Amino acid sequence: MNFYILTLFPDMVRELNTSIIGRAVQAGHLAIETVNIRDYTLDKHNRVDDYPYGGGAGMLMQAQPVYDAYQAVAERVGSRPRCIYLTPQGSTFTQAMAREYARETDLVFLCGHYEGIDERVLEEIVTDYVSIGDYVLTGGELPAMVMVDAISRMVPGVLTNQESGDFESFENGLLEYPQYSRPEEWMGRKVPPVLLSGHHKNIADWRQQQSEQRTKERRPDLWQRYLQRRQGETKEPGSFK
Ligand code: 6GU
Repeated sequence: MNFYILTLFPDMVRELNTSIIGRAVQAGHLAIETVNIRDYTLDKHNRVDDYPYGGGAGMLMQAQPVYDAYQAVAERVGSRPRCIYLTPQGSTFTQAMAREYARETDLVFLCGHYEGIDERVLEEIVTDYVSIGDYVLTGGELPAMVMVDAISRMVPGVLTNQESGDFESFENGLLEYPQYSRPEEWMGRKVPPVLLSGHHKNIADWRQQQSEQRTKERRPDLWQRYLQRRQGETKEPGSFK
């Protein structure tokens, strides 16, 4: 899978090639490329922004350099790939969206800055408007990195079997159970005895119960959805998804 990140600040995005994502890039499962929008300006002073018509605060990114940066990617891949504009006005990113985007071969992220981007180029190239939550950031680079990370781990081959099994939150609709490693006692706190029992059925039951309790307490919204889903399953077997 190929990610193209269109940005005025490529240095903000360069540290992605580490850890699990870095390993997947090395193995050839992923390629992450930043495209500097400024490289496509036709302005003799390299400007990429200008004042908004009608007045108001701040500057806007102009249409031409953004469009030409996207066109350069489109020409290189020989198609017009899906283009995600990172904006607090978008749909909130979810695990289900990460799974869906992971099926694409090429994905473009358009990172805005200043007060935004000339609407006309958005109409021309953007296919998806996505936010990562209800708070305001200074630009789309961090949201793009969040999305690249979440999408990448859904691409076949990126996670080992062990790793896929390790991250179950949101996949089964419950939060992960608590985990413990050596020593058996630390600062007077003991590892729950059931985990030392070697009784696999009891351990699985305890983990399930902990997952449920934790979800109920920390994410009542997820818990309600989990209950509804479980109810739907008993009424119409196999209807979930
Ligand atoms: Cl995608 N962009 C910006 N600028 N702020 C955000 C966001 C995106 N998602 C949440 N806040």
